Formats: sequence, structure tokens, C-alpha cells
Amino acid sequence: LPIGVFDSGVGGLTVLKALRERLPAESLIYLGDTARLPYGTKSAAAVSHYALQAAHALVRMGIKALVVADNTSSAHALEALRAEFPGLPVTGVVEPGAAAAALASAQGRIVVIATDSTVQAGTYPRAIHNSRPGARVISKACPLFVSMVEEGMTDGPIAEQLARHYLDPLFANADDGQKGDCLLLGCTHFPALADLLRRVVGPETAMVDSATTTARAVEDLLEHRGLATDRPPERARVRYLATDAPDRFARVARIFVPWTIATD
Ligand code: DGN
Repeated sequence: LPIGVFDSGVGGLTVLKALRERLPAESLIYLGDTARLPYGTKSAAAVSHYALQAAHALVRMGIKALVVADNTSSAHALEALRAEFPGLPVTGVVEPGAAAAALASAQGRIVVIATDSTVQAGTYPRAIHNSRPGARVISKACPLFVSMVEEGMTDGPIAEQLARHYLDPLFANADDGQKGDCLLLGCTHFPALADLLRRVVGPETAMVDSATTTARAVEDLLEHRGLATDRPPERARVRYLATDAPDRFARVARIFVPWTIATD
């Protein structure tokens, strides 16, 4: 059976890409809920309701594990999903990203950037404190990054100005001793900004993205539960489903992955 990957839209392809790189033999079904995005501005109740519906759709198709690529759904709905599907391994992006940031940060001064809704949930700071109780976590909502990336603006003067607007107060312009020493990319879209963000926060800042850390967590989970496939990578299949606007999905997808995508 394939692994089901769920996201509110297209950005979760950063997680799918990391899964393909890490687990090339696994088949994947990606469901982007493009009809109802963005989740990042919605209430916890709405996000949980949507996430449960999307997970049911994937479970009906037959999956051996569920990956919640969307940070906003991972922040609000992971427990509800695990309760709804007790036999199904469910991995969100928050726990792996938080654990990796807790390890990567030298002094425990971690800045999490995410959507408004993920910041409101407070799930990242809680998860970081589980791994590193003394860490100082600052959560910064950077909602404009989402539309900027979807417009294809992943670098250049406007992108840089916006990144500096959000991040300079916490890095370049912060007093020594107050500067963040780790930037955690807590949104599916932000790995697309990695080069720009690296310039803005400087080479000495650790940078952690939830996509690659989640792929590693899924690999461990499959091994642990004896669910890893033994089929050769060339027989792995990847299917894409979007709940609306497949043409836009395919177009915006090019910002996140280097291959061409057609939805079923
Ligand atoms: N996928 C969302 C996230 O990771 O928080 C960002 C985009 C959105 O709000 N739809």
C-alpha cells in the first residue's frame, strides 16, 4: 500500500519531495485540499474538520501510513487524527521539526516561523519544550511568505525586504544574547525560501525545516513497524489529487518540485 500525504494545498509537496528522496521505493498518494485552502487563517475547529475529512478520503483509497504535511493541520489536528484511526501510523510535521530544532540550536534560542493559525496553536513551542525544557522559543507568524512563494517570488528585492521586515528584529537587529540561534521553518512553503532566509539570518544560525526531518521520522516509523516496502524504486508510483483547480495546482507545483505533475 502507498503512504498517504495530506496538505491544505500545494506547499506540502516540499514534504513529498523529501519523502521521495529519503524513501524512493515507497508509493505515495498526495492529496491537496485546494478547494479549502488556506488553512493557515482558519480556526482550530475548521482545520480539524477538514483534516479528518481529507484523511478519511485517503484511508478509503487504502494507505499504510498517513503523513500530515500541512503544519497548520499538524498543529491542530494530529491528536484527533490519531484517535480517529487508531491502527494507522500518523506522522505530522511539528514533532520531527521541533525535535530537530531542539538539537540543532546551540544556546536554545529558537525562532519558529509559521502561519498565523500554527502560531496560535502553540504546538511548536510545546513540542520544543518537550525535547528541551529550557529553550526560549519565539514564534513569528509570517503569513505573507505563503502568497509570495505561490507567486513564484522566492528571492529578489521584494522577497528580501519582506524577510527582513519579519526577521531582522529577531536576528540582525536583535541585541547580542537575544538573537535567535536557530530558525525553524514551520510551514510547508518556507523551504522554497531557504537561500534567501539563510542570507537574512546569517551563516551562524542553524536552520531546520520540518519537511526533511519528517521524512526521516517516517523512515524510522516504517522500519520500526515493519511497514517498509521491499519493491524496487522503479516500481514506486506517485499519485496526486487536488480537491479543486488542478491546473493551478500543477502550475504552482513547479515552484516546489522540479518534476511535472498531473493530478488524477
Ligand atoms: N500548508 C500550510 C502550512 O504548512 O501551514 C501553509 C499554507 C496554507 O495556509 N494553506
